[in-house]
This record gives sequence, structure tokens and C-alpha cells, in this order.
Amino acid sequence: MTTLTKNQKLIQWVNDWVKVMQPDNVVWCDGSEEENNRLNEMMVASGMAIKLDEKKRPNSFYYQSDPSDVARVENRTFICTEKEEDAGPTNYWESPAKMKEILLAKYTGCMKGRTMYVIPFSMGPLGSNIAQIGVEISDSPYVVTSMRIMTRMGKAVLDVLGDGDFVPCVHSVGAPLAPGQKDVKWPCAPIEEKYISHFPATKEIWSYGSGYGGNALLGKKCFALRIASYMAKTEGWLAEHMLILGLTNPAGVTKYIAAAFPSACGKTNLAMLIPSIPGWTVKTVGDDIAWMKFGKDGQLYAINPEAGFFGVAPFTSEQTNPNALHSCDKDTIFTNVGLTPDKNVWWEGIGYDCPDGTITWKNEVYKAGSDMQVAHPNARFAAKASNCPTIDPKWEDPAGVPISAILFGGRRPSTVPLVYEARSWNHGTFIGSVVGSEVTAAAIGLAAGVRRDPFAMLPFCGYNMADYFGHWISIGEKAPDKAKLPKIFNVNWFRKDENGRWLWPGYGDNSRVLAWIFNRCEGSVEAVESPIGLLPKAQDIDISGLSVTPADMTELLKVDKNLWKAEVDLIKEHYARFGNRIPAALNAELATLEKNLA
Ligand code: O2Y
Ligand code: MN
Repeated sequence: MTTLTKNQKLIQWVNDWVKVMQPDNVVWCDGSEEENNRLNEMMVASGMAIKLDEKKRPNSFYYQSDPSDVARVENRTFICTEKEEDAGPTNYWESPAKMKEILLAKYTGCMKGRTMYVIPFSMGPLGSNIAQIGVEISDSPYVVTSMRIMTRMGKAVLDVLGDGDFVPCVHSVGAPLAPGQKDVKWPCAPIEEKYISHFPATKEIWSYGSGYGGNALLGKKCFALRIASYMAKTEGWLAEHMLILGLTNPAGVTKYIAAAFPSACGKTNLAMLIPSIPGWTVKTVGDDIAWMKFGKDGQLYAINPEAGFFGVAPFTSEQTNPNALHSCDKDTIFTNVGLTPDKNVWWEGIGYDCPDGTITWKNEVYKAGSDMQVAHPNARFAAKASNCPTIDPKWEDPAGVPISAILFGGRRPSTVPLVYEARSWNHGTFIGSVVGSEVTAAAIGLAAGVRRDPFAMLPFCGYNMADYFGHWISIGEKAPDKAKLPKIFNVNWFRKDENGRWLWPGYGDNSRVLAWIFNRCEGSVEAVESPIGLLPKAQDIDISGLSVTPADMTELLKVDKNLWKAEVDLIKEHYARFGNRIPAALNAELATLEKNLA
């Protein structure tokens, strides 16, 4: 076994887990192309992977997961703190000792018949003072090749790590092989045996039983959000579920914007948006996660800790998001999409008919014209950020990019205007704390209403969410230069009229709202006070060439006091979940809103 490092703590940690997990082999991953090719060839030979047509999709591979292992599993995701209240009411909790006892039993002998891969990775550009290093051990070669896309992975990371500290990430698919036992295509454990466990106090991640996405690629949701959010609280920075984009105006001035939205709000589409207004451009720094720290100049700087996009394939098309589509032209791992007879990929909403004979994600043969589902709704591509046509020139800048504005938003068919600006950092924190999307009962099998997803962090906050709100307040208090704090806005692309007609076209036309936000940051446009915050004057949002009428604009920017009074009641219900842990500053913001509506 070549350890590739002299870091004694790391070598000892790996050796300890080798004793527990009893793999047949241990491989330290160097991240090289040769290693990647070797693993791909091995997975193709074993039947786990299919190589796509080299001319149509160079260096790209196709996978079908086990039908029970298709997404993050929130009810099997745990925050393990000594006191349950420190995990808070929005997380599944177990005590660290009990969870470690359960998992040590499961991990014992769990890699028999398999290889343990040691995967050093950096979240963020190597050597950036905002970046962090982790090491994942895993018995999944798919995890290795995926981590090579999603993070900076391999020997170079160990060189930067030296004797330093790393976040230890333990992963097994939980399917040991008896001598002579033939492996399955996608090994994993049954759902009730999966555990995605986080130990924030000791910065550890222990994942067992799933080989899919956020459950297995531990740098992403587990480290970059759940563990990092706790680190950020203790160290005074921000780890957020936010895209980062660079917006350039016709005069060539660029401002960077971070934005948090619950799922199904078009986050990746916004990150890669093609503006419909002449002269404006959007470049992509990241589509999912932002880590932000104050720079020496007092400005908040953000990096994208990831190196790839783990995007939802269905409904990604030339029409909805050509930049995401072309990010996966090559070097991509596709999971649970359709495999066409000419060894290409297909998914619902790709923009053309599915070829007869395509293999579905469930390995069935698609009959043209039938209503068979071809791709799983959570089918994914893992594509290199560097292959994105709109990647920002500063996306790998170790210093990060200066953030001028932070956006929140959800799917709100009524009540919430197209855009409004917070009056202050605390008011913006209040807006983030009440983010939510309206859901119909049928959509999620729950009661219809607003499903709150504060800061879009509901499944990703590694500690009590009310304390996380408090951390946001304290960032505003401790800011080295309060005048340089980003401005905070709420956007809502999803307003409908009383007949259920969308009032705003969305997609590239969202650039018209971004332009107003840009101009607010520059101080070149005025806003008007309202009970909920600062609103645009209708004439300051460019709707030229759109079918949006002045009456639509009035509706889009309307604040209906009665609807907002009902919203206040819903916010009180939402806050009540957190008892007396809600920061006083947020209760004060709620009281101000109520007073403004009286
Ligand atoms: O289902 C998964 O494991 C992936 S979830 C995901 C992937 C990329 C970006 N965001 C998410 C999310 O759930 O927010
Ligand atoms: Mn996400």
C-alpha cells in the first residue's frame, strides 16, 4: 500500500478503519488520469458502468443505481450532538455515542471482498484560505470518479495538507462480498439500514449503505453544508446553499451575486442564465454552494467549494438551460437517465423524442410512443465546472469573488412580489429565515401550504436552525465594515394572477430583475418604501419586448396587506417550532412587519 503522505494522523486514521472494515485492498487515490481510466475500465468490465459513444459524449459514462438508492434520504440523515436541542427541531438526531455504536457494528467487516479507496479532496481552490481539506474512505469506485469531477481530488491535495488537519469522511455502500460472491451492478444496503451521520463537534461524517449523490459524495452536502455550517458558526464565516453568479452590465462592470432557493426554483438555471436584455452577461461561479468570508478590505468574498455540477438531468434542454446541457458534452457521469441505442443519453424534457429501444433507468426497453418513464426524476449528471460555457474567469480565484448582493426566493404564486430589497442586514436575515415554497397537497403528500425552507438550508444545517439565524445576525454585527455588507433581496419568479396565469416569463427574462438589483447595488436607481421592504418603481424594471403589461407589473409589485397579515400568522407558526431560541433581532423584525401592516 502506497500511502502518498507522511501525515501520521491520516495514516493512523486509515489504518484504524482498515482494521474495522477489513477490505481486501487499500488504494490511495492520486487523482491522475491513468487512475481514472483504470477505474472506468474496471467498472465497465464489471458491468457497473457503460461507456458512452466516444464521438458523441467523449470520456463519459452511464450508470443505473439500485431502484432503492436514487436520492438523498432525509429521514436517514442524522445530526449527532450530545444534546438533542443542539440539532434542533428540523434535523433527525441521535447521540454521538449511540450512533457510533450502531455504525461500528455495521462497519465491521463491511468492505470484505472490496477495495478501500482513500480519497483526499479539497473543497475550494487548492490553497485558498477559504478552502478546506477532507479525506473520504469509500468502497465505491463510482464515488472516486465522481469525487474527481465534483472536487479537487488526489495527490496535490495531500501535498497542500502536509501535516495539517482534515475532515475525516467515512463511507461504505454496506454490501460486503463473501468469497466467490458475484457483485451486483449497484451495491447498497436496504433503506432502513442507510445512515448519513454527522458529528459536528468532532467534524466527522460517517455514511453507510447508499452509493448515491449527496449520501455518498461526502464533500458536497455532508461536508460543504452540514459540517461546514457548524464550522462557519464557530469560526465566524458563512457556509451556504447558494449559487454564485457574476453579472456584467453594458458598461462592463461586474458584480457578484449569491442566491439561495429551495429545490425546484431553477437554481442551476439562474446560475447559468442567458440574459434577454442587450449588453448584459451572466457568468457562473457555482450552482449550489457558497463559502463566504470577510476579506482584508471588509468585503464579503465567496468561493464555490465544488469543482463540478451534480445537476438534475430531466428538463435540462437547449431551451431551459443550454449552458448546463453543454457542460455535459464530455467528461460526464450520468446516473439514472436513459441510454439510447447509439450509446448516448436521453431524459424527459431534453427537447426531442426518445429513440425506440432506449434503455430506461430501470433497465427496461423503451417502446416509442409509450408512456414509460425513461429517466428517474432525480437522474443526475456530474459535469466538470470547467466545461461550462459560462464559467466565470474568477471561478477558481483563491481569494473568492466579492459579493454585492444576496438573493432569497421561493415558489410563491401569491403574496410575495417579484422583487423587494431588505432595509438592513437584520431585515435580510429575517427574509432568509422565512423562505418557503407553496406546495399543493398532491405534490408532496403533505398538507397544502407554504413549506418553509429557511435560507434553503432545511436539510443542510448542521446544528439548531434558530442558532443558525443567530449566526447570520452576528455576521452583520461583527462585519468589519457594515457599509460593505451585501444588500439582501427577495425574488419571486412564480407569481400568478387570479386565473392561475404566470405573470412573469422567468428564465432569461429574470435578468431584468437582476439588472434592477445590480443598479440598486450601484446606487443608480431609487426604491420605494413598503410595509415589507423596498420595492422597485414599475418603470425601473425593463419589460420592453415582453408580453408583460403595465397592469401585470402593478400586480407583480403589489403588497396586499391582508395577504401579508395572513403571512405574518404563518411566520409566527414557523418561528414557534424553534421556541425561545429565535434571536431577539428576528422577533423584532417580525414585530416591525406586523406594525407596518396595521
Ligand atoms: O439526490 C441527491 O443526492 C442530490 S441532491 C442535490 C444535488 C445537487 C445540488 N443540490 C441538491 C439538493 O438537494 O439541494
Ligand atoms: Mn442543492
